[in-house]
Amino acid sequence: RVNNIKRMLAENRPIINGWLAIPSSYSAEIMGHQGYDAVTVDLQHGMIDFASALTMLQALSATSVVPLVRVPDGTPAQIMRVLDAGAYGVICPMVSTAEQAQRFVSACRYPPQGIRSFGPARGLLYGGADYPQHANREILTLAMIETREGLTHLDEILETEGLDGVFIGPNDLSLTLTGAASAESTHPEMLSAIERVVSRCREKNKIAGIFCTSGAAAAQRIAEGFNFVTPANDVMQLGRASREAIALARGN
Ligand code: 3PY
Ligand code: MG
Repeated sequence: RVNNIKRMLAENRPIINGWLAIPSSYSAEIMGHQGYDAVTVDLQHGMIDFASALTMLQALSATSVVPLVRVPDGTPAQIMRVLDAGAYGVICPMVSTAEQAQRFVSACRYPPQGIRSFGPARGLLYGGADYPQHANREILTLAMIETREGLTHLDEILETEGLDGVFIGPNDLSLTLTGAASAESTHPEMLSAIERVVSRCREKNKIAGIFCTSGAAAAQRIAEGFNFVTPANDVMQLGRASREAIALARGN
């Protein structure tokens, strides 16, 4: 199976990526049917264990979205496990150095490109019988830039062989740069950091991704040059839709 996200990016089409923090195959299935290009199962800050992630990936693969996973950290065993479970891309948090980026990508690639151990399991069911032959090419790798050190080493990180791009964690990044976590911070240091990431990614033809808190904020990021945006997660969307419905029902 080809990775549609890679094809879309090659055609300069931005990716709209859903984000799952609720441990439910049913909500994964619902999100998979809404028109996203990709949906990410978040094992870092989502309330999701591996057993739930497996059923969520199964639910997503009943839809047309590309199933991605954000791993809790860059531990190779963890990365290999979600790939075996059928993730077609991995988002790795807190990548601060070129060595960490290299270790991350290497865990996603079979030899000779990397150190991924063989045992594709569900990856084979989702990716097809020829998965072992094309997995290295189709699996998407995004390193999260969300530390001051990651920003400092951005150029070396982007040079990592096989890395498809970066995904900004604006909460962590603004927390470290400005002392306050805010996904749409307008602090001058954040604005210049974000501008720098976008322009470097464009120069090097890499994916520039970012987490956003709404569809409007995601549209703004696309206008700024991002080509991979997440318009809030399931928890935020559920809460917001509820508050709006309640306010309307109360007539205020
Ligand atoms: C951040 O904003 O730090 C993130 O990791 C988004 O999920
Ligand atoms: Mg973060």
